[in-house]
Amino acid sequence: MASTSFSQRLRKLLAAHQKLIDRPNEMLPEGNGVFERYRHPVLTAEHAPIFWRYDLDPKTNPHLMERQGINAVFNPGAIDFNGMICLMARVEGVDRKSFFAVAESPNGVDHFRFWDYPVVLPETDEPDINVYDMRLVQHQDGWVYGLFCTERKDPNALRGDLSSATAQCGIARTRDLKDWERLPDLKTRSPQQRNVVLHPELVDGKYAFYTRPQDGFIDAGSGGGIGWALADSVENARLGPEKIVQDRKYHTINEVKNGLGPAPLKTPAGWLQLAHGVRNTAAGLRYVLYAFMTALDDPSRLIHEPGGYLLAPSGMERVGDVSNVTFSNGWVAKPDGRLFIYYASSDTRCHVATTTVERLVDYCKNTPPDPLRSYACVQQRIELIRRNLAIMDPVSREA
Ligand code: M1P
Repeated sequence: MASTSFSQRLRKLLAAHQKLIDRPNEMLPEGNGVFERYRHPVLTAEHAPIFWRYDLDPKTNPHLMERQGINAVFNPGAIDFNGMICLMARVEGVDRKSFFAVAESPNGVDHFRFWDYPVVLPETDEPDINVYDMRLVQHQDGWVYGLFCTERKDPNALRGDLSSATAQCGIARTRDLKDWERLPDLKTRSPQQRNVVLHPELVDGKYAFYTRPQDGFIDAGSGGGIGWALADSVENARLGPEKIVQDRKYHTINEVKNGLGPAPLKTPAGWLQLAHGVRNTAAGLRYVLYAFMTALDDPSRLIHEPGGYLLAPSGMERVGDVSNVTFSNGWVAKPDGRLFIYYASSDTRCHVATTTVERLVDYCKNTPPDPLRSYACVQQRIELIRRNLAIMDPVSREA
C-alpha cells in the first residue's frame, strides 16, 4: 500500500500537470500585423505525462522519484486530424535520444495533451540511433507521410571520434498517426540530408521532394540551398540531381545554411513556403524563420522572396539547450484561412504563432526582397518613407 506521503506527492504531481494542460493561452498584444505570438509555449517537457516519467508503483518506487526524465519537447510536425490539431513532437529524453509523440488540442493554441503512448517507429535493417524533426504531410495519394531525420554514427569516423554522425531522410507512412509503415530511407547523391520535405501533390505523376543537400553533419558546405527532385516511387525513393529552389547568399539570414520547414500550402497565388535560415555570429549560429512562394505550375520555381526574417527568437525564446534558435517544421491552415505556425525555440519548447494564409501571401508578395547591400537597403527604405510622408498629415505624424 502507498504511504500517505507517496499518495500526497502523487496527487500534487498529477494536479500540477493537469493545471499546466488546462492553462489557457493568450495572444500577445501589439504584434507586427504579420502574425501574433502567444504568452505561453504550447508544449514543453513538463507536458509529458507523469506516467511517462515516474514509476507510480509504491513497491518499486517508494520515494516516487522520476525514473525516465524528459529533457525537451520541440520541432513538431503538425496536422489537422479528426477535428483536432495534432503535433508530432520531437521528445528528447534525458538520455539525449529523441522519439516522436503526438499531442492534440481542440483549438491549436492551448490544452495540448500527449496521447498515452509515443509513436513506435519501425526501424530499417540499419537501425536509427536518433530520429527527429518529422514533417507530416497529407499526400494526394491518401497516405499521411512522416519524413524525418535519421541519424547514425559515421562509419568513417576515426577511432575515438564518438561524435561524427551521418544524417539521412527517413520515410514512414500511416493512416491514423498510430500504426506506421516504415519505407526505405531516401537515397540522394548528397553525402548527408536533413530537412527533407515531401510535396503534398504528385508532380508529373512523381513524388516530389524538397531536400537540403549537405557535405557534413553540421555544415551544409558546398551543398546548400533548398533542393528539389522527383522520384518515380515513394516505396523506394531515389533522387537524381537536385535543383536548387532557393539558394544561400552572402550576408543574409541564411548564408550558412537553410532548410524547408513544413510542406508548402497551396494558395491561388502559389505555393506558400516556410523555411529556416542560419547565419553565424560571435555567439554562435542564429536560426530564424522566413517565408517565400513558388509557382503553382512548377513548385520549384521561386516567385516571391521577401527579404529578411519572418520570425526570430524573442525574449525567453532566445535561451535553451541550443540558444538563439527558432525552427519550424509544422503548420496548419484551417478551411477558413486561419494559419497556425508551430515553431520551437532554442531546441527546448514549442510555440504557436497565428496569422492567416491571406496575410502571409500578402507579406510574401509585398515585402521587398533583400537588396543585398546597405546602400540599396537605404534606398529601399527611403522609397517607403517618401510614400508614407506624402500621405501622412502633420497631426498623425505627432500621434
Ligand atoms: O540546433 C538547431 C537545429 O539544427 C538542425 O537543423 P539544421 O540541419 O538546419 O542545422 C537540426 O538538428 C534541428 O533539429 C535543430 O533544431
